[in-house]
Amino acid sequence: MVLCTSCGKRKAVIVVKSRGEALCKECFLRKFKDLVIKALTDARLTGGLGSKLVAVATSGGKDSSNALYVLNELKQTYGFDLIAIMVNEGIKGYRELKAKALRKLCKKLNVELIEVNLRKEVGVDIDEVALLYERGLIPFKPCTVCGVLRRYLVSLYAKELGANYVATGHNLDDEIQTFVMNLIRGDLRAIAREGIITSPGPEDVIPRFKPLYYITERESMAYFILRGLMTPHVECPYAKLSMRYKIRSLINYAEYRYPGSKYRLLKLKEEIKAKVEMPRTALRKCTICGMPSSRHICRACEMKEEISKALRELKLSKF
Ligand code: Q46
Ligand code: ZN
Repeated sequence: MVLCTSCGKRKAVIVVKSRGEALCKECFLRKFKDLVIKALTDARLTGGLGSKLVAVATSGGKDSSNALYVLNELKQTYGFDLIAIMVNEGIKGYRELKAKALRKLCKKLNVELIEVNLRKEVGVDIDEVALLYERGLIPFKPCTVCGVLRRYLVSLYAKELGANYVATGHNLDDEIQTFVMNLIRGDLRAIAREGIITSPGPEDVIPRFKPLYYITERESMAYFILRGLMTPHVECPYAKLSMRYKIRSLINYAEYRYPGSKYRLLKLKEEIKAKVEMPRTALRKCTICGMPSSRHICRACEMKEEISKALRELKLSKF
């Protein structure tokens, strides 16, 4: 039996090789919460959350459910209010199952859940986007559209609800996958932009932060199980098409062969970020939807336009 390296009393349930730790359930749950507090502290949020409204972008998956759970535990200490937002992207065999689990969790935590329907909002769902991509009618993969439109709708609704912050379920693995993807793309600006919290912008831009920034995928999974949280084991059918999916396997292999790779990559990303000074892009308002954007027309509106054009072509081709 391996004893917990923190309390030295109880049986360890998780071994974190890269940190040289073996923790029992109690110490692991406490450590998890401490890592979230560290993320809040590093984001300089701990002093400024009082009476603020935090909207958690939730999907019903383990990471955003964990983020919701821990923030719900911390809300009394820091004095903030919570609300959850879920975008239903319309992915058959996946979304309904995840949504059901999320509704249950929100009920249990007594957190209000706002459900936003992608089709109702933009006239298309991700199943249809996948069809357009498969037929070569749009250049974007389902995940690209899903990511941009979900982010857009969460910001829009968070603004309407009067939220001061948006919290997302991105964990340490997501962060370094994004870093490696940006390295491959040679996008230094994007590397400098990514972090625990978005850089301060104009007043109408709601800052987004990542409470699970210091928590690995494996730790997030362990927390989810140890807390007794539930989600159906279904994966989005489009995940495999994305660049992230391949990068994830690559990084997991590196971690397996060379333990600690993930933490080293995160450290490297932080070092690059600290050294790179990028001029801030001035934000204006999208001329179509009025949301803050660095361009004349925001990415979401640009995508919506291309998708509507492709849908018209698809309908015409049926006659
Ligand atoms: S839901 Fe959407 Fe994910 Fe599915 S289409 Fe891709 S981004 S994988 S988290
Ligand atoms: Zn727009």
